[in-house]
Amino acid sequence: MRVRAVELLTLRMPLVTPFTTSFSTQTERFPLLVRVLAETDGREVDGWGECVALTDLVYSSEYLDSAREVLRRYLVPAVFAAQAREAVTADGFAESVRHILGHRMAKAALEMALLDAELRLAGVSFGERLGATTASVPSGVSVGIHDSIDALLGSVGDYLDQGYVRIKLKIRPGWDVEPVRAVRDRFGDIPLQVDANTAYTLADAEHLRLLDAYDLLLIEQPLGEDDIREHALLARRMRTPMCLDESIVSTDAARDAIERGAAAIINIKAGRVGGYLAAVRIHDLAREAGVPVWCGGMLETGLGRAANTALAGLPGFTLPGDISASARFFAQDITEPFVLQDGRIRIPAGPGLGVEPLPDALEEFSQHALTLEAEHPPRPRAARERDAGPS
Ligand code: SMG
Ligand code: MG
Repeated sequence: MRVRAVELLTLRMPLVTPFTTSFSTQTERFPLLVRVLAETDGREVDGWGECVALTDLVYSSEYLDSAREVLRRYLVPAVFAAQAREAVTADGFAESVRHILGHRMAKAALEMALLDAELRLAGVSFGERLGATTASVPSGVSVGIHDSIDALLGSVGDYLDQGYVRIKLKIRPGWDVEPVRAVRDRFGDIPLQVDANTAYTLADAEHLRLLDAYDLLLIEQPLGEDDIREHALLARRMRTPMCLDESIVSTDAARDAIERGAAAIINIKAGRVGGYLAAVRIHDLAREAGVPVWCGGMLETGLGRAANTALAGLPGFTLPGDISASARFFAQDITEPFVLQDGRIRIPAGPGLGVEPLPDALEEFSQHALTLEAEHPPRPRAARERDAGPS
């Protein structure tokens, strides 16, 4: 496959309701899309990727502008340079950008677009390529911090009515035990878990232990991104299974966390670990170690949502993921919307992601666009043959 051009499209999409976590309130999403114009044997396709970086430096050290700049200045040129030597493949991408340090979310977005292009050309779906063994995945929903317990109970009730099979409550100091107790009291024995997004320290261990009374599926990332050792210590002091999100940035980090007893469960986000291919490797190693995994979410549009459903279809994804219907976040998605059916979301079956951006929606939400063209298109075959001299 050859990449003729890459477009970096920044969208601006309103959220249906503000989404508050321990670190911020999001009221809109600025997805960065990567569109790869690829060709092979005279056939052309568009491959689509979505970068999960948030607009500000709150969840990770990558953010929207850094990802766009790294793609523009380093990653896309690296692909153009590499294809002067050999055909571009999604499998070879990570190696071809290994000399560019960090910036996994930016890398993941470009790799996703290359993978999509390659699979569309081959007529193979994301699910088949990644190894999904189901046609649909159970859908969990992440519920933000609310202004009051009553408002929270209203939201949770609505989500349960819609059929979501698992509720995740965002927590932070001052909004933890009380909302968990209220949700348990009102809704009983539902699958329930919490996510602190690094808001605590080991000094909070005694307080966090109070959550043990509520039979949670897991507690997600209570401590800092670098605190593998501290998570292991906290895990020993709590009955609630420890799940890591922010800390798991690579296969090495996952292995380390598992071996040190810091992660009984792992939230896998392809963007955070450098791409869907790395995400599959983490799934494999966790499965080998008997550690359940589930698919995290980053308020993706239908593009990222499609890829996430495919990933979550792998057999080690034994817990419901943060893969909700499009309508959880967006009144209008940029693809055909993902909908909840009996608490599940279908994995698209068509080639590549199996979904495409709707041109009208792209236009409506478009905020910024940049096109990068491959600099040295190969000469037509006839010219090359002439250059080679008479045979
Ligand atoms: O896409 O359903 C979703 C969001 C799930 O809570 C979610 N994501 O830490 O897991 C997490 C957060 C990160 C994004 S918060 C703005
Ligand atoms: Mg999380």
